[in-house]
Amino acid sequence: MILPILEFPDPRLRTKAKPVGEVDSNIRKLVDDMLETMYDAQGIGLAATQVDHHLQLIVMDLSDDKNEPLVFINPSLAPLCVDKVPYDEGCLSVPGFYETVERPARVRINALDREGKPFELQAEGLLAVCIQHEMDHLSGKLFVDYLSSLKRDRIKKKLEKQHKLQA
Ligand code: QAP
Ligand code: CO
Repeated sequence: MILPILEFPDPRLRTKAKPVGEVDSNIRKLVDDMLETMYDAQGIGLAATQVDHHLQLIVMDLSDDKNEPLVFINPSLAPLCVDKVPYDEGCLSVPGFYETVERPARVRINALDREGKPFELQAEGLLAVCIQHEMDHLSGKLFVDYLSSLKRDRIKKKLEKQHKLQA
């Protein structure tokens, strides 16, 4: 089932996600719906916050053939270096806008998989950028928060105008 994606500046995107209690069939259904929603929208990552479910749950797929789904439940993250790298980021909740954001180049992630089994991963490159971007969503943060208020306000006004035209 494809879920509606919240768009900036929807205040629900500012909600802090709660940890998943048990990885049961309801959670697995949400994971599957999020993957379907992400693939349908041509995204590489989606956090539960973006589909108005306020649980610590992220899906991603960075593969060319879109056949390598990644699931992160209750993820925690530690930077592995102080150097930051710039990357041109976008977001399914900020459609049509891409801006450069700097983040730690290497991170370690601990999370549960789709079966509720713990795993650890060290990431760099796009994987590191994407997981940090998605984990920000779980704490109510968006990539536009790293931009100047001038840039953020311009994006906000353009999206609000589009939302009015759509309504
Ligand atoms: C986060 O973003 C990300 O504006 C995932 O019109 C993006 O999947 C992390 C998308 C880039 C690191 C680098 C955006 C699709 C998808 C749009 C996405 C759009 C259509 C964004
Ligand atoms: Co995003």
